[in-house]
Amino acid sequence: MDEDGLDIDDSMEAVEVYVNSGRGPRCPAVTRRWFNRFMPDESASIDPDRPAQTRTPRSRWLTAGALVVVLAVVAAVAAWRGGRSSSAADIGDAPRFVDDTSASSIEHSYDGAYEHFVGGGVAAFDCDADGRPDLYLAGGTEPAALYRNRSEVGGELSFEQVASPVTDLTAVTGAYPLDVDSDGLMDLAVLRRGSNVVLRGLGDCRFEDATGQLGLDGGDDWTTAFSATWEGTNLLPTLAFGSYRTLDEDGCGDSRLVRPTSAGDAYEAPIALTPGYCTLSMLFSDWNRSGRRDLRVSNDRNYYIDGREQLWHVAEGEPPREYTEADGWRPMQIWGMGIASQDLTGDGYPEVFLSSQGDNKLQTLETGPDVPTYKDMALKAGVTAQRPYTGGDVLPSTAWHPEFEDVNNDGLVDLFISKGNVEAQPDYATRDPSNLLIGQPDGTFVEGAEAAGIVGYDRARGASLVDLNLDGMLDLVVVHREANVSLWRNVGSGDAQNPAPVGHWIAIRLEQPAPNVDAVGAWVEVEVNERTVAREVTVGAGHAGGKSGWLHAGLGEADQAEVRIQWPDGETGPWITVGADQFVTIDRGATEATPWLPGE
Ligand SMILES: [Ca+2]
Ligand SMILES: [Ca+2]
Ligand SMILES: [Ca+2]
Ligand SMILES: [Ca+2]
Repeated sequence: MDEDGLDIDDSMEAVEVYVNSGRGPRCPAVTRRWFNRFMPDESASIDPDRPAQTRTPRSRWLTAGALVVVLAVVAAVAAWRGGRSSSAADIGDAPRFVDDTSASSIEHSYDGAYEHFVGGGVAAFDCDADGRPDLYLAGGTEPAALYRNRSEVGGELSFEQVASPVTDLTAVTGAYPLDVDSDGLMDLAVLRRGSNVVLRGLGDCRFEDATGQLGLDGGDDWTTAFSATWEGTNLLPTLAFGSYRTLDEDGCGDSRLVRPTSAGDAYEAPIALTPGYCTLSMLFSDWNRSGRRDLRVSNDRNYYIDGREQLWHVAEGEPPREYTEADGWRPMQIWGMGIASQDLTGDGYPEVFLSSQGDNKLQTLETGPDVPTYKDMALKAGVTAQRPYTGGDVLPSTAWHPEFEDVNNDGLVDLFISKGNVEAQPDYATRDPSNLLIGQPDGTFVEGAEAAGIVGYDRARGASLVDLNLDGMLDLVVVHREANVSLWRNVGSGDAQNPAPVGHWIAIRLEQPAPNVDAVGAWVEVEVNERTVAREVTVGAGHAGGKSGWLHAGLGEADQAEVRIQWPDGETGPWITVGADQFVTIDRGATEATPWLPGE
Protein backbone atom coordinates (compact mmCIF):
# COMPACT_ATOMS: atom_id res chain seq x y z
CA MET A 1 0.00 0.00 0.00
CA ASP A 2 1.11 3.55 -0.42
CA GLU A 3 0.54 6.72 1.50
CA ASP A 4 -2.69 7.75 -0.16
CA GLY A 5 -4.14 4.29 0.19
CA LEU A 6 -3.85 3.58 -3.51
CA ASP A 7 -2.27 0.43 -4.75
CA ILE A 8 0.40 1.26 -7.27
CA ASP A 9 0.57 -2.01 -9.08
CA ASP A 10 -1.97 -4.74 -8.78
CA SER A 11 -1.70 -6.12 -12.30
CA MET A 12 1.20 -8.38 -11.47
CA GLU A 13 -0.58 -10.69 -9.13
CA ALA A 14 -2.05 -12.53 -12.09
CA VAL A 15 1.40 -13.69 -13.10
CA GLU A 16 2.18 -14.48 -9.50
CA VAL A 17 -0.62 -16.98 -9.37
CA TYR A 18 0.52 -19.11 -12.23
CA VAL A 19 4.27 -18.73 -12.11
CA ASN A 20 4.63 -18.71 -8.35
CA SER A 21 7.83 -16.77 -8.73
CA GLY A 22 8.75 -13.14 -8.93
CA ARG A 23 11.20 -13.77 -11.70
CA GLY A 24 10.62 -12.57 -15.21
CA PRO A 25 9.45 -9.11 -16.16
CA ARG A 26 8.38 -7.24 -13.07
CA CYS A 27 5.45 -5.49 -14.70
CA PRO A 28 4.25 -7.68 -17.54
CA ALA A 29 1.36 -6.52 -19.66
CA VAL A 30 -1.13 -8.89 -18.14
CA THR A 31 -4.74 -8.03 -17.80
CA ARG A 32 -6.22 -8.52 -14.39
CA ARG A 33 -7.77 -11.90 -13.95
CA TRP A 34 -9.51 -11.39 -10.70
CA PHE A 35 -12.81 -12.26 -12.25
CA ASN A 36 -12.04 -15.56 -13.90
CA ARG A 37 -10.17 -17.30 -11.15
CA PHE A 38 -12.98 -19.16 -9.51
CA MET A 39 -11.49 -22.40 -8.40
CA PRO A 40 -13.01 -25.24 -10.40
CA ASP A 41 -14.20 -28.13 -8.28
CA GLU A 42 -11.92 -30.47 -10.21
CA SER A 43 -8.85 -28.69 -8.87
CA ALA A 44 -9.64 -29.58 -5.31
CA SER A 45 -7.77 -32.85 -5.24
CA ILE A 46 -4.36 -33.16 -3.63
CA ASP A 47 -1.29 -34.60 -5.29
CA PRO A 48 -1.69 -38.36 -5.25
CA ASP A 49 2.05 -38.74 -4.69
CA ARG A 50 2.00 -36.87 -1.41
CA PRO A 51 0.50 -38.23 1.77
CA ALA A 52 -2.71 -36.39 2.49
CA GLN A 53 -3.68 -35.12 5.90
CA THR A 54 -5.43 -38.40 6.38
CA ARG A 55 -3.86 -41.69 5.45
CA THR A 56 -7.16 -42.86 4.09
CA PRO A 57 -7.51 -41.64 0.50
CA ARG A 58 -11.04 -40.49 -0.17
CA SER A 59 -12.80 -39.37 -3.29
CA ARG A 60 -14.51 -36.02 -3.15
CA TRP A 61 -17.65 -37.77 -4.26
CA LEU A 62 -19.65 -39.77 -1.84
CA THR A 63 -19.41 -43.27 -3.10
CA ALA A 64 -21.56 -45.89 -1.47
CA GLY A 65 -18.54 -47.00 0.58
CA ALA A 66 -17.75 -43.49 1.73
CA LEU A 67 -21.36 -42.98 2.65
CA VAL A 68 -21.16 -46.01 4.92
CA VAL A 69 -18.06 -44.52 6.55
CA VAL A 70 -19.75 -41.17 7.03
CA LEU A 71 -22.82 -42.81 8.54
CA ALA A 72 -20.58 -44.82 10.86
CA VAL A 73 -18.80 -41.64 11.96
CA VAL A 74 -22.09 -39.87 12.51
CA ALA A 75 -23.36 -42.82 14.52
CA ALA A 76 -20.17 -42.91 16.56
CA VAL A 77 -20.37 -39.20 17.25
CA ALA A 78 -24.03 -39.47 18.19
CA ALA A 79 -23.21 -42.33 20.54
CA TRP A 80 -20.29 -40.42 22.04
CA ARG A 81 -22.31 -37.29 22.54
CA GLY A 82 -24.82 -39.32 24.51
CA GLY A 83 -27.17 -37.06 26.38
CA ARG A 84 -25.84 -33.83 24.93
CA SER A 85 -27.88 -31.35 22.94
CA SER A 86 -29.65 -32.94 20.01
CA SER A 87 -28.15 -30.46 17.56
CA ALA A 88 -27.28 -32.33 14.38
CA ALA A 89 -23.83 -30.81 13.72
CA ASP A 90 -21.42 -33.31 12.18
CA ILE A 91 -17.98 -33.70 13.67
CA GLY A 92 -16.43 -32.16 10.54
CA ASP A 93 -18.65 -29.09 10.46
CA ALA A 94 -17.56 -25.58 11.32
CA PRO A 95 -18.11 -24.86 14.99
CA ARG A 96 -20.38 -22.02 16.01
CA PHE A 97 -18.98 -18.91 17.59
CA VAL A 98 -20.93 -16.42 19.68
CA ASP A 99 -19.91 -12.79 20.00
CA ASP A 100 -18.78 -12.25 23.59
CA THR A 101 -17.16 -8.87 22.93
CA SER A 102 -19.53 -6.85 25.08
CA ALA A 103 -19.59 -9.52 27.80
CA SER A 104 -15.78 -9.53 27.80
CA SER A 105 -15.69 -5.81 28.68
CA ILE A 106 -12.74 -5.31 26.33
CA GLU A 107 -12.89 -2.01 24.51
CA HIS A 108 -9.86 -1.53 22.37
CA SER A 109 -8.96 -0.64 18.82
CA TYR A 110 -5.80 -0.25 16.77
CA ASP A 111 -5.62 3.35 15.65
CA GLY A 112 -3.36 5.79 13.87
CA ALA A 113 -2.50 7.21 10.50
CA TYR A 114 -0.28 5.76 7.80
CA GLU A 115 2.32 4.21 10.10
CA HIS A 116 -0.41 2.10 11.68
CA PHE A 117 -2.05 0.90 8.50
CA VAL A 118 -0.04 -2.27 9.20
CA GLY A 119 0.45 -3.99 12.55
CA GLY A 120 -2.25 -4.34 15.17
CA GLY A 121 -1.11 -7.57 16.77
CA VAL A 122 -2.28 -9.40 19.88
CA ALA A 123 -0.18 -11.48 22.26
CA ALA A 124 -2.09 -14.27 24.04
CA PHE A 125 -0.27 -15.70 27.05
CA ASP A 126 -0.75 -16.42 30.73
CA CYS A 127 0.64 -13.59 32.87
CA ASP A 128 -0.78 -14.68 36.24
CA ALA A 129 -0.21 -18.44 36.23
CA ASP A 130 -3.88 -19.43 36.38
CA GLY A 131 -3.71 -21.28 33.07
CA ARG A 132 -6.06 -18.83 31.38
CA PRO A 133 -4.56 -16.93 28.44
CA ASP A 134 -4.45 -13.18 29.04
CA LEU A 135 -4.30 -10.66 26.21
CA TYR A 136 -1.94 -7.82 25.33
CA LEU A 137 -3.32 -5.70 22.50
CA ALA A 138 -1.38 -3.25 20.31
CA GLY A 139 -3.01 0.16 20.09
CA GLY A 140 -1.03 2.16 17.53
CA THR A 141 -1.33 5.81 18.50
CA GLU A 142 -3.50 4.77 21.43
CA PRO A 143 -1.89 2.97 24.38
CA ALA A 144 -1.50 -0.77 24.16
CA ALA A 145 -3.60 -2.60 26.75
CA LEU A 146 -3.20 -5.68 28.93
CA TYR A 147 -6.32 -7.61 29.86
CA ARG A 148 -6.44 -10.28 32.57
CA ASN A 149 -8.64 -13.24 31.72
CA ARG A 150 -11.42 -13.73 34.29
CA SER A 151 -13.48 -16.24 32.29
CA GLU A 152 -15.02 -19.15 34.13
CA VAL A 153 -14.39 -22.58 32.70
CA GLY A 154 -16.84 -23.02 29.83
CA GLY A 155 -18.38 -19.64 30.58
CA GLU A 156 -18.66 -16.31 28.85
CA LEU A 157 -15.41 -14.59 27.96
CA SER A 158 -14.64 -12.10 30.69
CA PHE A 159 -11.66 -9.80 31.13
CA GLU A 160 -10.46 -6.92 33.26
CA GLN A 161 -7.87 -4.39 32.22
CA VAL A 162 -4.59 -4.27 34.13
CA ALA A 163 -3.43 -0.71 33.58
CA SER A 164 0.24 0.16 33.96
CA PRO A 165 2.60 2.69 32.39
CA VAL A 166 5.02 -0.19 31.79
CA THR A 167 2.68 -2.02 29.42
CA ASP A 168 0.38 0.74 28.19
CA LEU A 169 2.83 2.08 25.65
CA THR A 170 1.96 4.06 22.56
CA ALA A 171 3.31 3.40 19.06
CA VAL A 172 3.02 -0.36 19.64
CA THR A 173 2.49 -2.34 16.45
CA GLY A 174 2.44 -5.80 18.01
CA ALA A 175 3.86 -8.17 20.63
CA TYR A 176 5.07 -11.74 21.07
CA PRO A 177 5.29 -13.67 24.36
CA LEU A 178 8.37 -15.67 25.24
CA ASP A 179 10.20 -16.38 28.47
CA VAL A 180 13.47 -14.64 27.61
CA ASP A 181 15.16 -15.30 30.96
CA SER A 182 13.64 -18.77 31.49
CA ASP A 183 12.39 -17.95 34.98
CA GLY A 184 8.97 -19.46 34.33
CA LEU A 185 7.31 -16.06 34.03
CA MET A 186 6.34 -15.10 30.51
CA ASP A 187 7.98 -11.99 29.08
CA LEU A 188 6.89 -9.86 26.14
CA ALA A 189 8.75 -8.59 23.10
CA VAL A 190 6.92 -5.38 22.24
CA LEU A 191 7.28 -4.06 18.69
CA ARG A 192 6.95 -0.37 18.04
CA ARG A 193 7.37 2.38 15.58
CA GLY A 194 10.29 3.75 17.54
CA SER A 195 12.12 1.94 20.30
CA ASN A 196 11.23 -1.73 20.85
CA VAL A 197 11.15 -3.01 24.41
CA VAL A 198 11.32 -6.34 26.17
CA LEU A 199 9.03 -6.46 29.19
CA ARG A 200 10.05 -8.92 31.87
CA GLY A 201 7.19 -10.72 33.58
CA LEU A 202 7.12 -10.37 37.36
CA GLY A 203 4.02 -12.46 38.03
CA ASP A 204 0.42 -11.39 38.62
CA CYS A 205 0.44 -9.63 35.23
CA ARG A 206 3.04 -7.10 36.33
CA PHE A 207 6.04 -6.27 34.18
CA GLU A 208 9.25 -4.28 34.16
CA ASP A 209 11.14 -2.88 31.21
CA ALA A 210 14.19 -5.15 30.88
CA THR A 211 15.46 -3.78 27.56
CA GLY A 212 18.47 -2.02 29.06
CA GLN A 213 19.18 -4.78 31.56
CA LEU A 214 19.45 -7.24 28.68
CA GLY A 215 21.80 -4.91 26.83
CA LEU A 216 19.28 -4.69 24.02
CA ASP A 217 19.31 -1.78 21.66
CA GLY A 218 15.63 -1.03 21.13
CA GLY A 219 16.55 0.88 17.99
CA ASP A 220 14.46 3.52 16.33
CA ASP A 221 12.89 1.63 13.48
CA TRP A 222 9.43 0.77 12.26
CA THR A 223 9.23 -2.77 13.62
CA THR A 224 6.41 -4.99 12.44
CA ALA A 225 7.68 -8.55 12.80
CA PHE A 226 9.44 -10.74 15.36
CA SER A 227 10.68 -14.25 15.92
CA ALA A 228 12.90 -16.00 18.44
CA THR A 229 14.80 -19.26 18.86
CA TRP A 230 17.40 -20.73 21.18
CA GLU A 231 20.70 -21.51 19.44
CA GLY A 232 22.82 -24.29 20.89
CA THR A 233 23.13 -24.13 24.65
CA ASN A 234 22.73 -20.36 24.88
CA LEU A 235 21.00 -19.11 27.99
CA LEU A 236 19.18 -16.37 26.10
CA PRO A 237 17.21 -16.73 22.89
CA THR A 238 18.33 -15.31 19.58
CA LEU A 239 15.88 -12.59 18.56
CA ALA A 240 14.88 -11.29 15.14
CA PHE A 241 13.15 -7.94 14.75
CA GLY A 242 11.58 -7.29 11.34
CA SER A 243 11.62 -3.76 9.94
CA TYR A 244 9.06 -2.28 7.60
CA ARG A 245 9.93 1.02 5.95
CA THR A 246 12.70 3.34 7.05
CA LEU A 247 11.43 6.16 9.22
CA ASP A 248 12.07 8.67 6.44
CA GLU A 249 9.96 6.31 4.31
CA ASP A 250 12.51 6.33 1.52
CA GLY A 251 12.93 2.61 1.46
CA CYS A 252 12.85 -0.65 3.39
CA GLY A 253 14.64 -0.88 6.71
CA ASP A 254 17.07 -3.65 7.56
CA SER A 255 15.72 -6.25 9.93
CA ARG A 256 17.99 -7.21 12.81
CA LEU A 257 19.24 -10.43 14.33
CA VAL A 258 20.25 -10.14 17.97
CA ARG A 259 22.36 -12.84 19.61
CA PRO A 260 23.42 -13.26 23.24
CA THR A 261 26.94 -12.48 24.41
CA SER A 262 29.31 -15.34 25.12
CA ALA A 263 28.75 -14.78 28.84
CA GLY A 264 25.14 -15.40 28.03
CA ASP A 265 23.47 -12.83 30.25
CA ALA A 266 23.02 -10.00 27.77
CA TYR A 267 22.90 -9.24 24.06
CA GLU A 268 25.49 -8.32 21.46
CA ALA A 269 24.98 -5.45 19.06
CA PRO A 270 22.36 -6.27 16.40
CA ILE A 271 23.38 -7.85 13.10
CA ALA A 272 21.68 -6.20 10.12
CA LEU A 273 19.80 -8.61 7.88
CA THR A 274 20.72 -6.80 4.68
CA PRO A 275 19.00 -6.41 2.33
CA GLY A 276 15.65 -5.74 3.95
CA TYR A 277 12.50 -5.66 1.86
CA CYS A 278 9.82 -4.20 4.13
CA THR A 279 9.13 -7.15 6.38
CA LEU A 280 5.74 -7.91 7.90
CA SER A 281 6.28 -11.41 9.31
CA MET A 282 9.20 -13.65 10.39
CA LEU A 283 9.53 -17.20 11.67
CA PHE A 284 12.37 -19.33 12.95
CA SER A 285 11.45 -22.84 11.85
CA ASP A 286 13.25 -26.12 11.33
CA TRP A 287 11.78 -26.41 7.83
CA ASN A 288 13.92 -29.42 6.86
CA ARG A 289 14.13 -31.09 10.31
CA SER A 290 17.90 -30.61 10.37
CA GLY A 291 17.90 -29.45 13.98
CA ARG A 292 18.73 -25.90 12.87
CA ARG A 293 16.06 -23.19 12.79
CA ASP A 294 16.33 -20.91 9.79
CA LEU A 295 14.56 -17.58 9.57
CA ARG A 296 11.79 -17.18 7.05
CA VAL A 297 10.90 -13.59 6.23
CA SER A 298 7.79 -12.38 4.40
CA ASN A 299 7.97 -8.99 2.72
CA ASP A 300 5.62 -6.41 1.22
CA ARG A 301 6.43 -6.07 -2.47
CA ASN A 302 4.63 -2.77 -2.60
CA TYR A 303 7.83 -1.10 -1.40
CA TYR A 304 10.61 -2.90 -3.18
CA ILE A 305 11.63 -3.28 -6.79
CA ASP A 306 14.09 -6.16 -6.83
CA GLY A 307 13.20 -7.74 -3.51
CA ARG A 308 11.74 -11.10 -2.67
CA GLU A 309 10.58 -13.44 0.03
CA GLN A 310 13.56 -14.52 2.09
CA LEU A 311 14.98 -17.46 4.01
CA TRP A 312 18.04 -16.82 6.15
CA HIS A 313 20.41 -19.64 7.05
CA VAL A 314 20.99 -19.12 10.77
CA ALA A 315 23.64 -21.47 12.17
CA GLU A 316 25.20 -21.15 15.59
CA GLY A 317 28.46 -19.22 15.51
CA GLU A 318 28.03 -18.17 11.87
CA PRO A 319 26.82 -14.93 10.36
CA PRO A 320 23.28 -15.23 8.96
CA ARG A 321 23.27 -15.90 5.24
CA GLU A 322 20.39 -15.48 2.80
CA TYR A 323 19.53 -18.56 0.77
CA THR A 324 19.85 -17.94 -2.95
CA GLU A 325 18.76 -19.57 -6.16
CA ALA A 326 21.99 -21.56 -6.04
CA ASP A 327 20.65 -23.14 -2.86
CA GLY A 328 17.35 -23.95 -4.54
CA TRP A 329 15.44 -20.99 -3.07
CA ARG A 330 13.07 -19.58 -5.68
CA PRO A 331 12.60 -15.83 -5.70
CA MET A 332 8.99 -14.86 -5.15
CA GLN A 333 7.33 -11.49 -4.78
CA ILE A 334 4.12 -11.11 -2.84
CA TRP A 335 2.48 -8.56 -0.61
CA GLY A 336 3.66 -10.63 2.34
CA MET A 337 1.66 -9.91 5.48
CA GLY A 338 1.75 -13.01 7.65
CA ILE A 339 3.20 -16.51 7.97
CA ALA A 340 1.62 -19.70 9.30
CA SER A 341 3.59 -22.95 9.35
CA GLN A 342 2.12 -26.42 9.83
CA ASP A 343 2.72 -29.89 8.44
CA LEU A 344 -0.43 -30.56 6.45
CA THR A 345 0.72 -33.43 4.25
CA GLY A 346 1.85 -35.75 7.02
CA ASP A 347 5.50 -36.06 5.95
CA GLY A 348 6.81 -34.25 9.03
CA TYR A 349 7.92 -31.14 7.12
CA PRO A 350 5.87 -27.99 7.56
CA GLU A 351 3.87 -26.38 4.81
CA VAL A 352 4.05 -22.59 4.89
CA PHE A 353 1.01 -20.36 4.37
CA LEU A 354 1.82 -16.80 3.32
CA SER A 355 -0.90 -14.16 3.43
CA SER A 356 -0.91 -11.48 0.76
CA GLN A 357 -3.25 -9.34 -1.30
CA GLY A 358 -5.24 -11.32 -3.83
CA ASP A 359 -4.04 -14.90 -3.91
CA ASN A 360 -2.53 -16.29 -0.74
CA LYS A 361 0.20 -18.91 -0.93
CA LEU A 362 0.62 -22.35 0.55
CA GLN A 363 4.11 -23.65 -0.02
CA THR A 364 5.28 -27.24 0.20
CA LEU A 365 8.74 -28.70 -0.38
CA GLU A 366 8.98 -29.79 -3.99
CA THR A 367 11.83 -32.29 -3.76
CA GLY A 368 12.13 -33.03 -0.08
CA PRO A 369 14.21 -31.53 2.71
CA ASP A 370 17.62 -31.31 1.00
CA VAL A 371 16.94 -27.97 -0.64
CA PRO A 372 14.54 -25.12 0.24
CA THR A 373 12.69 -25.42 -3.05
CA TYR A 374 9.00 -24.81 -2.57
CA LYS A 375 6.05 -25.15 -4.88
CA ASP A 376 2.63 -23.71 -4.31
CA MET A 377 -0.35 -25.89 -3.38
CA ALA A 378 -2.81 -23.17 -2.32
CA LEU A 379 -5.13 -23.72 -5.27
CA LYS A 380 -5.19 -27.48 -4.81
CA ALA A 381 -5.81 -27.13 -1.11
CA GLY A 382 -8.54 -24.53 -1.61
CA VAL A 383 -6.81 -21.83 0.46
CA THR A 384 -6.09 -19.11 -2.11
CA ALA A 385 -8.91 -17.16 -0.42
CA GLN A 386 -8.31 -14.39 -2.93
CA ARG A 387 -11.73 -12.71 -2.84
CA PRO A 388 -14.51 -12.22 -0.33
CA TYR A 389 -16.76 -15.29 -0.15
CA THR A 390 -19.73 -13.21 0.94
CA GLY A 391 -20.84 -9.61 1.29
CA GLY A 392 -21.03 -8.78 -2.40
CA ASP A 393 -17.60 -7.24 -2.90
CA VAL A 394 -15.90 -8.81 -5.92
CA LEU A 395 -12.52 -7.11 -5.60
CA PRO A 396 -9.47 -9.03 -4.30
CA SER A 397 -8.92 -9.47 -0.59
CA THR A 398 -6.22 -8.14 1.71
CA ALA A 399 -5.11 -10.87 4.13
CA TRP A 400 -3.14 -10.35 7.34
CA HIS A 401 -2.91 -12.84 10.19
CA PRO A 402 -3.04 -16.55 9.27
CA GLU A 403 -3.18 -19.26 11.92
CA PHE A 404 -3.51 -23.04 11.76
CA GLU A 405 -5.50 -24.69 14.56
CA ASP A 406 -8.18 -27.33 14.86
CA VAL A 407 -11.26 -25.27 15.72
CA ASN A 408 -13.78 -28.11 15.48
CA ASN A 409 -11.64 -30.77 17.21
CA ASP A 410 -12.04 -33.27 14.39
CA GLY A 411 -8.30 -33.93 14.25
CA LEU A 412 -7.89 -32.00 11.00
CA VAL A 413 -6.11 -28.66 11.16
CA ASP A 414 -8.16 -25.63 10.10
CA LEU A 415 -6.99 -22.18 8.96
CA PHE A 416 -8.11 -18.75 10.08
CA ILE A 417 -7.10 -15.73 7.96
CA SER A 418 -7.87 -12.19 9.09
CA LYS A 419 -8.85 -9.81 6.31
CA GLY A 420 -9.45 -6.13 5.79
CA ASN A 421 -8.61 -3.26 3.47
CA VAL A 422 -5.31 -1.49 4.24
CA GLU A 423 -7.24 1.76 4.53
CA ALA A 424 -9.21 2.69 1.44
CA GLN A 425 -7.44 1.00 -1.44
CA PRO A 426 -9.96 1.20 -4.27
CA ASP A 427 -8.62 -1.85 -6.11
CA TYR A 428 -9.20 -4.12 -3.13
CA ALA A 429 -12.34 -5.20 -1.36
CA THR A 430 -13.67 -2.90 1.32
CA ARG A 431 -16.12 -5.51 2.57
CA ASP A 432 -13.53 -8.18 3.17
CA PRO A 433 -14.54 -10.73 5.82
CA SER A 434 -12.00 -12.98 7.51
CA ASN A 435 -11.82 -16.65 6.54
CA LEU A 436 -12.26 -19.75 8.66
CA LEU A 437 -11.22 -22.55 6.36
CA ILE A 438 -12.19 -25.96 7.70
CA GLY A 439 -9.77 -28.82 7.00
CA GLN A 440 -11.31 -31.76 5.14
CA PRO A 441 -10.34 -35.44 5.19
CA ASP A 442 -9.04 -35.21 1.59
CA GLY A 443 -6.55 -32.49 2.52
CA THR A 444 -8.54 -29.58 1.11
CA PHE A 445 -10.16 -26.74 3.03
CA VAL A 446 -13.71 -25.43 2.81
CA GLU A 447 -14.87 -21.98 3.90
CA GLY A 448 -16.74 -22.16 7.18
CA ALA A 449 -16.85 -18.57 8.43
CA GLU A 450 -20.52 -18.06 7.61
CA ALA A 451 -21.54 -21.31 9.28
CA ALA A 452 -19.36 -20.34 12.24
CA GLY A 453 -21.13 -17.01 12.47
CA ILE A 454 -18.00 -14.84 12.48
CA VAL A 455 -18.59 -12.80 9.32
CA GLY A 456 -17.82 -9.12 9.87
CA TYR A 457 -16.66 -6.14 7.86
CA ASP A 458 -14.39 -4.19 10.19
CA ARG A 459 -10.78 -4.08 8.98
CA ALA A 460 -9.14 -7.00 10.81
CA ARG A 461 -5.43 -7.15 11.58
CA GLY A 462 -3.86 -9.33 14.30
CA ALA A 463 -5.72 -12.30 15.76
CA SER A 464 -5.34 -15.38 17.91
CA LEU A 465 -7.07 -18.75 18.14
CA VAL A 466 -6.81 -19.63 21.80
CA ASP A 467 -8.98 -21.38 24.38
CA LEU A 468 -9.88 -18.42 26.55
CA ASN A 469 -12.37 -20.22 28.81
CA LEU A 470 -10.55 -23.55 29.09
CA ASP A 471 -13.40 -25.68 27.74
CA GLY A 472 -11.32 -27.36 25.05
CA MET A 473 -12.76 -25.32 22.21
CA LEU A 474 -10.53 -22.67 20.66
CA ASP A 475 -11.95 -19.17 20.87
CA LEU A 476 -11.02 -16.29 18.58
CA VAL A 477 -9.81 -12.79 19.29
CA VAL A 478 -9.49 -10.37 16.37
CA VAL A 479 -7.94 -6.90 16.50
CA HIS A 480 -9.45 -4.32 14.15
CA ARG A 481 -8.13 -1.11 12.75
CA GLU A 482 -10.25 1.75 14.08
CA ALA A 483 -12.92 -0.59 15.43
CA ASN A 484 -13.28 -2.57 18.62
CA VAL A 485 -11.58 -5.91 19.12
CA SER A 486 -13.88 -8.90 18.60
CA LEU A 487 -14.00 -11.80 21.05
CA TRP A 488 -15.66 -14.90 19.68
CA ARG A 489 -16.49 -17.81 21.98
CA ASN A 490 -16.45 -21.23 20.36
CA VAL A 491 -19.57 -23.13 21.40
CA GLY A 492 -19.10 -26.14 19.14
CA SER A 493 -22.42 -27.50 17.93
CA GLY A 494 -24.30 -25.76 20.73
CA ASP A 495 -25.31 -22.21 21.44
CA ALA A 496 -24.39 -19.42 23.86
CA GLN A 497 -26.23 -21.03 26.77
CA ASN A 498 -25.40 -24.63 25.96
CA PRO A 499 -21.97 -25.06 24.40
CA ALA A 500 -21.49 -28.57 22.99
CA PRO A 501 -18.09 -29.88 21.88
CA VAL A 502 -18.13 -31.59 18.50
CA GLY A 503 -14.99 -33.60 19.12
CA HIS A 504 -12.52 -34.63 21.80
CA TRP A 505 -9.32 -32.68 22.46
CA ILE A 506 -6.20 -32.42 24.54
CA ALA A 507 -4.13 -29.39 25.51
CA ILE A 508 -0.43 -29.84 26.26
CA ARG A 509 2.16 -27.67 27.93
CA LEU A 510 5.84 -28.57 27.66
CA GLU A 511 8.37 -27.97 30.38
CA GLN A 512 12.09 -28.53 30.46
CA PRO A 513 14.92 -27.24 32.65
CA ALA A 514 16.27 -23.77 31.89
CA PRO A 515 17.18 -22.37 29.50
CA ASN A 516 14.22 -22.40 27.14
CA VAL A 517 11.81 -23.76 29.74
CA ASP A 518 8.87 -23.74 27.30
CA ALA A 519 10.78 -25.89 24.80
CA VAL A 520 10.58 -23.49 21.87
CA GLY A 521 11.74 -25.51 18.88
CA ALA A 522 10.23 -28.78 20.10
CA TRP A 523 8.02 -30.91 17.87
CA VAL A 524 4.85 -32.39 19.30
CA GLU A 525 3.43 -35.43 17.55
CA VAL A 526 -0.16 -36.39 18.32
CA GLU A 527 -1.26 -39.76 16.97
CA VAL A 528 -4.89 -40.79 16.78
CA ASN A 529 -6.04 -43.87 14.90
CA GLU A 530 -2.65 -44.23 13.21
CA ARG A 531 -2.77 -40.68 11.87
CA THR A 532 -0.12 -38.37 13.24
CA VAL A 533 -0.23 -34.58 13.31
CA ALA A 534 3.16 -32.97 13.99
CA ARG A 535 3.46 -29.48 15.30
CA GLU A 536 6.48 -27.27 15.89
CA VAL A 537 6.63 -25.04 18.96
CA THR A 538 7.59 -21.64 17.61
CA VAL A 539 7.76 -17.97 18.52
CA GLY A 540 6.96 -15.70 15.59
CA ALA A 541 4.86 -15.73 12.41
CA GLY A 542 1.31 -14.39 12.18
CA HIS A 543 0.79 -10.66 11.76
CA ALA A 544 2.50 -8.72 14.55
CA GLY A 545 1.42 -11.07 17.33
CA GLY A 546 1.69 -14.58 18.70
CA LYS A 547 0.73 -16.80 21.59
CA SER A 548 2.29 -19.11 24.13
CA GLY A 549 0.88 -21.70 26.47
CA TRP A 550 -1.40 -24.64 25.78
CA LEU A 551 -0.81 -26.56 22.58
CA HIS A 552 -4.23 -27.68 21.43
CA ALA A 553 -5.01 -30.82 19.46
CA GLY A 554 -8.40 -32.08 18.32
CA LEU A 555 -8.90 -35.85 18.60
CA GLY A 556 -12.20 -36.34 16.79
CA GLU A 557 -14.11 -39.26 18.31
CA ALA A 558 -11.01 -40.81 19.90
CA ASP A 559 -10.97 -40.95 23.69
CA GLN A 560 -7.18 -40.84 23.91
CA ALA A 561 -4.10 -39.96 21.90
CA GLU A 562 -0.49 -41.03 21.77
CA VAL A 563 1.82 -38.05 22.20
CA ARG A 564 5.56 -37.87 21.58
CA ILE A 565 7.88 -34.91 22.08
CA GLN A 566 11.04 -34.22 20.15
CA TRP A 567 12.77 -31.72 22.41
CA PRO A 568 14.59 -28.71 20.93
CA ASP A 569 18.01 -30.41 21.07
CA GLY A 570 16.66 -33.34 19.08
CA GLU A 571 16.21 -35.84 21.91
CA THR A 572 12.94 -37.68 21.45
CA GLY A 573 10.86 -38.79 24.38
CA PRO A 574 8.64 -41.87 24.59
CA TRP A 575 5.12 -42.17 23.25
CA ILE A 576 2.81 -41.17 26.07
CA THR A 577 -0.87 -42.01 26.23
CA VAL A 578 -3.00 -38.98 27.07
CA GLY A 579 -6.70 -39.34 27.80
CA ALA A 580 -9.06 -37.00 25.95
CA ASP A 581 -10.55 -33.74 27.15
CA GLN A 582 -7.88 -32.63 29.56
CA PHE A 583 -5.02 -30.23 30.05
CA VAL A 584 -1.70 -31.91 30.70
CA THR A 585 1.90 -30.92 31.28
CA ILE A 586 4.65 -33.05 29.78
CA ASP A 587 7.96 -32.61 31.56
CA ARG A 588 11.21 -33.51 29.89
CA GLY A 589 12.20 -37.00 30.95
CA ALA A 590 8.72 -37.92 32.11
CA THR A 591 7.09 -41.13 30.91
CA GLU A 592 3.59 -39.91 31.53
CA ALA A 593 1.69 -36.67 31.31
CA THR A 594 0.69 -34.72 34.40
CA PRO A 595 -2.96 -33.63 34.38
CA TRP A 596 -3.67 -29.99 35.10
CA LEU A 597 -7.01 -28.78 36.39
CA PRO A 598 -8.06 -25.14 36.21
CA GLY A 599 -8.79 -23.50 39.54
CA GLU A 600 -11.82 -21.28 39.85
CA1 LIG B 1 -4.10 -15.89 33.13
CA1 LIG C 1 10.65 -14.47 32.23
CA1 LIG D 1 -10.68 -29.21 12.13
CA1 LIG E 1 -13.01 -22.07 24.64
